[in-house]
Order: sequence, then structure tokens, then C-alpha cells
Amino acid sequence: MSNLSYYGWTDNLLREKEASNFNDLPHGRVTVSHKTRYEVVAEEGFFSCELTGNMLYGRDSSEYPCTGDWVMFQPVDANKGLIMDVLPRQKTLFRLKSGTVSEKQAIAAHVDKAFIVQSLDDNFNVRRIERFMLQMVGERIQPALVLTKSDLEYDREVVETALRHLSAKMPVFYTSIHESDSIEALRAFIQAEETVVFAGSSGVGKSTLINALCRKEVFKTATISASTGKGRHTSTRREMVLMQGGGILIDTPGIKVFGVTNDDSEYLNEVMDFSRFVGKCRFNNCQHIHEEGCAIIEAVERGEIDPGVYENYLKLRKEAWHFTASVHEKRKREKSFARMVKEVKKNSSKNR
Ligand SMILES: Nc1nc2c(ncn2[C@@H]2O[C@H](COP(=O)(O)OP(=O)(O)O)[C@@H](O)[C@H]2O)c(=O)[nH]1
Ligand SMILES: [Mg+2]
Ligand SMILES: [Zn+2]
Repeated sequence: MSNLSYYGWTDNLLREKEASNFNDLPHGRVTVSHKTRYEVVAEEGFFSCELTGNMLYGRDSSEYPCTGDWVMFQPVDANKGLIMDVLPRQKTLFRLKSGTVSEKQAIAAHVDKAFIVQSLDDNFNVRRIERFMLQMVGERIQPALVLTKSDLEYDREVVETALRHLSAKMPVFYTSIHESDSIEALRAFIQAEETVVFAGSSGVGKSTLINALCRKEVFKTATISASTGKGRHTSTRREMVLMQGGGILIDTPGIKVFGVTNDDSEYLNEVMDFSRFVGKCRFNNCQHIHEEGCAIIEAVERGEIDPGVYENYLKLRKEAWHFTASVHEKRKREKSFARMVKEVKKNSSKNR
């Protein structure tokens, strides 16, 4: 028996379940998602589940279950099941599918905090941090920055200067696997029954960190598959593990860069710390790109906004625009396709 409250089950989720047509089925949380198979932890133990046709058709691939989702499933035997429904998602971390401008892919759902993990040796990159943050702010996930390998050589002042515009909105942790105090500080930041996702390039030390936070044993037991009894490797697929003393940790395979999957300039203004200038431009429809009397451009000229920050702002705005334009285009195509299908049906019934 697993007590699902350790996995983040709440009364709110129970109410959501009661509203589902499948509320008589057991529920569980997806702990690993493979291509077509999902590892689900339920009160009765671990189940290896597949999706029913219902769950596949008429859904965008970004709506398929992902790690962290709560699902209702029909048990087939003691450790196999069929997923029939997914509870409404909140706080989902998406990424852009590589090679596309508008295809989203859900990485983790029902996430309270996201750790942006970068290593201080050669991985630190503030432009990528801004991208990660944009994703999180858009979903109301609380971001935190974890800078690993602080035992290696790096210039603390350079790092702090680069983070000046971000540090007010996001706690920053410097960690080293060789300094247990630094790991304890991070552990103290994770509340019981809170879901935390770790995102960053491969090799930055995510799995090492999760192991240290979980004190190993918990990591191993939580990732042993009930159906095969075998342990799993950490970096090739997403996984969920329980931290001793609370906290549900989700490891992700290396995610180097996040594409933009929303188009709300308010989020971007918030991340870049531009909110204090917004509304102060000469024109109230100012796009902050080249207009006369633009408060943001003037702040760049006065040196109050780092030119690198402004440049990335323009870049992210452009990507957001491409994302939205492409989503609109796709919807338009789908609508005209649906209309065509209707026409064909009408005509064929007339000709009969
Ligand atoms: N010097 C140092 N090396 C670390 C630290 N954390 C992790 N590493 C090393 O970095 C490498 C990659 O770690 P891993 O956890 O597999 O990274 P992941 O791909 O992000 O999961 C391993 O060789 C770790 O031993 C640290 O705090 N200091
Ligand atoms: Mg790893
Ligand atoms: Zn402006």
C-alpha cells in the first residue's frame, strides 16, 4: 500500500476526481512516462499502464499524460492497467519539441517549484536562465536557481552581477556535493508534499543532487519497478522520487534550452524586471522596439538595463510571436479541414 499523500494527493484533487466520469476507478500519479507506457503509483502499488484509444484520439500530443499527472486507470491485473482519464492539469512545465516552433510537449505536471540547475564550471548562462524562468512564470511555478559544483573554480562576482535583475524573484543556491551544508540548505527549501522538478543540461549534476537529497535508499526504492523488480538508470527518462522528510522530486533528462511556449508579454516583463518601466513610454501602445520616448530603451541607454538583457528580451518576444502565429495557423487549418469534412458528409448524404 502506498499512501498517496506522500505523492502529493490532496482534497482538491479528490474533488476533481469526483467530477470525472471515471470516478469509480482507482487513481494514481504518473512517476515515469515512456513512449506509450506509463508507470503509475496507486494505493495498491505500482502499475504499468497504457492509454486507451479515447485518450489518444482528438487530443493534442501535449495533452497526453506526463510525469506528475494524476490519472484514473482500469486495472487489468495486479500490476497492469489502462489509463482512462487525466485530472485537469495545473502548473505544467512544457518544452518546445525540438525542430518545431509551436509544438508543445509536457515535461511535468502539478509542479510547485522548478529548480533551474546549472553548473558553475562551464554551464552558467544567464540567457538560458531567463528562458527557463519565462516558462515557469507563465505556469505560476515558483522558480529557484541551483548553481552546482561550487567547489570548482568560478568568479562569484561575475555570476552575481549577471543575476542582479533576477535574484529578487528567485532564490539562488550555490551547491557542492562535497559540502553537506549546501545540500541541507536546498533541502530546507523543499516543503513536505511539494513537487519539485529539476531542469538543466545533462552533466550539471541533477541526479547527483537528487541522490544526495534523497539519501540514496529512498531514490532506489522509489524507482524500482513493481512489475520487473529491476532498478532503472536515471538520465534517460524522467523519474519521480520521494525525498526523506517530504518532497516529491522529478528528475528530467538533459534539457539544454527551453523554447517559448506562451505569448504573454507581461510574463516577459516580469522575468526581465521591466515591469517598473511599463506604462512610462510616450506612446501607450509602445512595443519597446524602436519607438521614440520608449522608457525601456531609454533605461538601456542610461545603463539601468543591461543591453544583454534587452537583446534577449527582443529575441524571446520574436519567438513568442512565432509561436502564437504558428498556433493560429494550425487552428485555422484544422477548422477548414473540419469544415471540409462536414461538406463532404453533407454532399455524400445528398447524393445517396
Ligand atoms: N566537482 C563536483 N562535481 C559534481 C558535483 N555534482 C555532480 N558532479 C559530477 O558531475 C557529473 C554529472 O553528474 P550527474 O548527476 O550525472 O548530472 P546530470 O546529467 O545533470 O544528472 C558527475 O561526474 C558528478 O560526479 C559537485 O557538486 N561538484
Ligand atoms: Mg541525470
Ligand atoms: Zn516602450
